[in-house]
Amino acid sequence: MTQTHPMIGRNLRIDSDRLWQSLMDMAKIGPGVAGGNNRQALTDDDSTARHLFQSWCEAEGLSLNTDKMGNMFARREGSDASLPPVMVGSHLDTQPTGGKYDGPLGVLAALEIIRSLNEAGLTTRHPIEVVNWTNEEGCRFAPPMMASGVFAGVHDLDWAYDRTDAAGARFGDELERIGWVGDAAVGGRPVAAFFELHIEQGPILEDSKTDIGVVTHGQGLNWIRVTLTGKEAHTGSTPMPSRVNAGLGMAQITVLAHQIALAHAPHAVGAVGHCEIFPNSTNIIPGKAIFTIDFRSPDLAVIAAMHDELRTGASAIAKTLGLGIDFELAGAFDPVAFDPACIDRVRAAADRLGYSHMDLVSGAGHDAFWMSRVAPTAMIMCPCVDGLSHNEAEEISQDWAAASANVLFHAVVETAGLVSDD
Ligand code: HGY
Ligand code: MN
Ligand code: MN
Repeated sequence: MTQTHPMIGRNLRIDSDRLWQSLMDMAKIGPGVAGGNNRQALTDDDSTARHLFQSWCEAEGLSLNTDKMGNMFARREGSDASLPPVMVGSHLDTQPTGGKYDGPLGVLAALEIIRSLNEAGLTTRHPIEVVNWTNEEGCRFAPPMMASGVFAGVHDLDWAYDRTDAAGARFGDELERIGWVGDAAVGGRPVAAFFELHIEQGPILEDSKTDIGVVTHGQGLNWIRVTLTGKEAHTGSTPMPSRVNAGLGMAQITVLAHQIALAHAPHAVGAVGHCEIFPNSTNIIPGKAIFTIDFRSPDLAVIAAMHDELRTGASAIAKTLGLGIDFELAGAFDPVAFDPACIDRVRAAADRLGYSHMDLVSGAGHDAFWMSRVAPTAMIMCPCVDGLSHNEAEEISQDWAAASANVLFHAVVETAGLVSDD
């Protein structure tokens, strides 16, 4: 007779060296120029990483299911197939100058849980699915967390397929080109719970010498893409008063965005990370500028206020400079509160394993944000060196990876339930 055994699992640990080796092997795919990674969504390197992940999953006896957004679900059956899966994962795509751990830590720690369960010969009641979400970063194809957003019913599949990158390539065409369009419908199926392990990407855990971040909430975001239209003209012979300079407008609105974020201190943040200027020639006054403001806050009202202030201030700047201006909401998600029961399991696991821990609000967005709409969801964070991320110098310690993966292990197994043959 099988039953959920309350005590087995207390001494479960992952294999730290095996997890670290997988991280290092994955980091070899899509190398950056300074020790990190450039493995952007739907590139050939993304596909190579997917094939490596698939081979590791199949070596563990997992069955791989890929959906129409390329999301990969590697499934380990439980004792009761009628139960919905406990999902655990993150993303393998990176920023153009990304680190080795932003995303892969969450996917490969989840795979390490499977490897450890297989090694221990343990069975869970619920199936477990290890997930690689397509295009979490959103740097090539905006918005971020695009494919988990389709899974959670936030975005429509066809809308997602029509997103284009800076070169005009369509998401759907690129997914087809790399051969990762799956047959499975995107979402619309029951999920018992979702857990995501991620590096903090900020300094709080390291500065406080805390092992584990118990993520209770995540801040919200608005990406406002601004297009300024001026007039190309000779930088030498055109009198200053008659210039219609889109580059000048971009510079002034960039400063405005920074000032708006500061005005909503201490929690709001804002920056312009993406900007394109045309024709981008030294001796031509820019006739066009396209740039994106990234505003974030834990408070939705503050995000809305910053958005409105930006539109008002930027329109005034454009008017003064004689520029045309167009605004597009290129990405948005509300602040999120994670599931209290899942959070408690994370906290209890950290206590049981003897790790120091603190509650955190995630500054960065994650697939867990959208998953919290369709399943009880929680996140675990580990420190990163100098709080640095979205930088090729991103670094964590092997001990931080192991500790956070052990907490993930216990939270997932407790949720999935372990059975023992009596
Ligand atoms: O932008 C974010 O917060 C995430 O890194 N995609
Ligand atoms: Mn990430
Ligand atoms: Mn990221």
